Amino acid sequence: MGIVGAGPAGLLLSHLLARQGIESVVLESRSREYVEQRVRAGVLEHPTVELLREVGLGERLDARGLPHEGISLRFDGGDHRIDFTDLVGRGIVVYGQQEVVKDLIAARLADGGEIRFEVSNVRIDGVTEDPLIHFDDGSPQEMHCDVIAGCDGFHGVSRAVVPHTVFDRLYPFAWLGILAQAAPTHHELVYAGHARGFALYSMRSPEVTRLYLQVPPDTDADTWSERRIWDELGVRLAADGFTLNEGPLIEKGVTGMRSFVAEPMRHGRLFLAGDAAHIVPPTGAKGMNLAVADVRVLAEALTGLLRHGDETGVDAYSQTCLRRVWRAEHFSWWMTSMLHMGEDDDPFTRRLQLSQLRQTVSSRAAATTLAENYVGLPHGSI
Ligand code: FAS
Ligand code: PHB
Repeated sequence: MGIVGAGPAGLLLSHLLARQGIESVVLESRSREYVEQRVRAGVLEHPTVELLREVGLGERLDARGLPHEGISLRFDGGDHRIDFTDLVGRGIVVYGQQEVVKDLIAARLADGGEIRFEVSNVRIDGVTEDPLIHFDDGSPQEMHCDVIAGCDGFHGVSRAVVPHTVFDRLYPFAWLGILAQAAPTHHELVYAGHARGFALYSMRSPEVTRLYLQVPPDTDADTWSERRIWDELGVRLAADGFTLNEGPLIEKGVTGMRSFVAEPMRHGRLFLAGDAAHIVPPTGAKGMNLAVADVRVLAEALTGLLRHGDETGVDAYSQTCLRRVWRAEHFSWWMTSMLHMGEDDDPFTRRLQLSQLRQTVSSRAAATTLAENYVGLPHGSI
């Protein structure tokens, strides 16, 4: 079968199918170096970690990943820890998306999998009768497929082939993200809802800190000097006993914030997975984990179809995935709305936000709701 896109969705789908004896060709427009260096997500949900371990991808993850048992919400000048282990008995692992991609590419190539990097002019045809992918890899190619998976992200070509309805929301802010060669000073993530704007403290390793600042939606990262970034982070993340190590920036970029769902996620023998079908604001750390959840369902469905002629799974694919997608969309919207304050927000909104934050950290039931959504709902539970 044909898979368009070598991000977490496309690569993991290829890996899961190969374990069922189903071969695939992955077509990727970028170079291997580019996709392995692209800095994006950092949090693996519990179900994602369990799956990667189950399918032979746990070695580097367990050696380099950082297990976390909670996060802190910082507001009203104080810290409020959400203790995942106490509330729901499981946690998350911080492990960069690019490391997951490296592990997947290495596994696919070691298993003789086919990934064609730097292809161009990908076009999908015939998905309701004879699926065909046109592309160039130095010369024009045509690849007849029994099934095609569109795993080419938000800006890919596959979604346009599916007659679909869009449900979306744009937010009046973006995130300025930095990766700094600076040792983390705190062992868990801190989400700060400051009156000047949101800030997130995260990390990648004992030497590298990952940090984000809420900025206006049209922000040019070049207008933020390193000094200005560190000063603003220092204000928004300020708390008793908290210090922030500064260091040279490895990466700096601005990510827009949107909620987006395309329904349905299937047309004929074309199946969308991951960002090709949906986008969440990263406040809930759901993006990559949703992509993993989609392809876990798709791999099971395609195994039924291609090995046993059973269409039950593929017929249920879209609605099965969309239940989890909409749960993640709501959680990501809720975390974003609760934590992104701005100096020009109306006073009523800010009091609602503070009330929501205070209830979330003072009610065990409310904290448990945050915890179970953040660490990830078990596969098949929704
Ligand atoms: P991806 O976008 O990762 O992969 C799609 C692949 O398809 C890419 O390699 C692309 O080059 C390729 N492609 C596109 N068009 C193609 C074509 N026509 N032909 C062939 N190949 C094509 N999520 C979080 O949880 N936390 C975060 O902090 C976070 N930060 C992010 C920052 C940025 C800048 C972006 C864009 C996303 C971020 N995300 C974050 C979300 C991100 O992690 C996605 O959810 C995740 O990459 C989804 O994986 P895929 O669905 O595989 O899509
Ligand atoms: C990250 O470490 O990149 C990260 C962590 C949590 C989020 C978003 C991004 O919600």
